[in-house]
Amino acid sequence: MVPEELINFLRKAKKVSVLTGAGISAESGIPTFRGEDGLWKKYRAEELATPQAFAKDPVLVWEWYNWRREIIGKAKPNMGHITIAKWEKIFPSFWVITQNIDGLHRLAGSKNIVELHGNIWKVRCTREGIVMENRDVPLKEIPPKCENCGALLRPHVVWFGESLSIEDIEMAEEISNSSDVMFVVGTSSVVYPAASLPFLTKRRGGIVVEINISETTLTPYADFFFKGKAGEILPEIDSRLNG
Ligand code: BJW
Repeated sequence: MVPEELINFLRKAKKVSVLTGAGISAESGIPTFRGEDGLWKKYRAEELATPQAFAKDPVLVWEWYNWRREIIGKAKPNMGHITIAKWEKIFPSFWVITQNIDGLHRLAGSKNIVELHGNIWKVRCTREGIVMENRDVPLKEIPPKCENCGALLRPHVVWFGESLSIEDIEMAEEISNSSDVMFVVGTSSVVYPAASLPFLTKRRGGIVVEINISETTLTPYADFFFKGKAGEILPEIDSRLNG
């Protein structure tokens, strides 16, 4: 059931944004991090998603990313991604801020995207800092080496304790600071600075709409909370909006 009040907000909204997390890609078959079947139930974050872990055992970290590249490489955007891509054409200003590294928003057709935590299809030279696209599945060698200088390559993603790109975080803050409506979809809202973005929208008087299969730390602050799957709720809102 989509409240009429939300549809009225959306009809008036000029600037709309969506902050997404792993939950939006769950229906595409990509595991989330936290929760019952989450990656952190089987793997320790500190052993895989920190610069210290990579320095200690790059082979282990690259094997984990190689495995995830195999899953993500087969995944297709679902109705959640597709509805969000459609909204880019409906609202005067529309942006996706994603914590996901899977690239499914782009594959669904979204163009205005900020990838806060990087992209699994990009690698970075640990010596020169050069970023390159690499779509090999499986990887030709583990760990992969830079073709220019022979140094170790690393995934172009943001690990715990690392700073996000300054351009990306500034862009995300600008979008959040000017959104009339921000949808927060499929994120546990525990990882910062992403988790602080909906509060920028609220502070400027915008409304926050959360879609998640479970309540999160954000839920008490959300103006609307839809409990359910992103791939079902987003098309439902869309059909009310355009119905
Ligand atoms: C569905 C669904 C369906 C399922 N439909 N919903 C302030 C306070 C405290 C700590 C910090 C702070 N500021 C910074 C920190 C430290 C740290 C942090 O936040 N720690 C917290 C965990 C406490 N942050 C950082 O280190 C960040 N860097 C930084 O801030 O630099 C400056 C600095 C450094 C050090 C100290 C202080 C400042 C970097 C964070 C990088 C996160 N990296 C990862 C890995 C990326 C690469 C990769 O993917 O391999 O990013 S960790 C992982 O968590 C990944 C995700 O993007 C991120 C968020 O997870 P997400 O997307 O929310 O997934 P889940 O699994 O948690 O949730 C899924 C949700 O979907 C659930 O709620 C489900 O219910 C739901 N769901 N199916 C709808 N069908």
